[in-house]
Amino acid sequence: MAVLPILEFPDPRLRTVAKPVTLFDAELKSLVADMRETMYAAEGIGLAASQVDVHRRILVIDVSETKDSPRAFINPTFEVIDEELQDYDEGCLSVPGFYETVSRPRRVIIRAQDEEGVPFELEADGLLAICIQHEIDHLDGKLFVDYISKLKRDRIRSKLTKAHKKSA
Ligand code: QAP
Ligand code: CO
Repeated sequence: MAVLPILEFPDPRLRTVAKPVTLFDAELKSLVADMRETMYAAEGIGLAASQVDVHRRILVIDVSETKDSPRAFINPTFEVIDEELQDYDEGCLSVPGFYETVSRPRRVIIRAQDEEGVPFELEADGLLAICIQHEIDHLDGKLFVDYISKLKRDRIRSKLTKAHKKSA
């Protein structure tokens, strides 16, 4: 297992649209294990493969308090079942140190496959509903900063770019 490097905004690779997983093999399981380890090491609640520069439709999420309930979602989609929006101060491992309020539909049905390729369905609200929408955005090349004002986004871009230059 390995902790993988996480791409940070405004890295253009985060804009890549991920392709579906078709092969449920040992390599997929090993990537999912590395993504779980990376998410826990970074103290995140969700991580998309796009964030570790693998452009396949794979997510790991653990919204549990005790950090002992990791779930893998392969080829995930969601259907909105309650149009009512909920606001949440979102962060992202690819936008470290910044949090902004985003509104998203509060209830969704998630459809995905597990690591073995077995399809499952899950109704979600609260943090899991927010997290799955945030992570599926990553697979489509979108980031939470796309929902805030250009002024705020440009400020974040400038601060992170300066931080990247210092640590390079
Ligand atoms: C996405 O985000 C998310 O800035 C997952 O310094 C966020 O795990 C889903 C993190 C909010 C639902 C609600 C961010 C860790 C983790 C940081 C994360 C940081 C350290 C973000
Ligand atoms: Co994110």
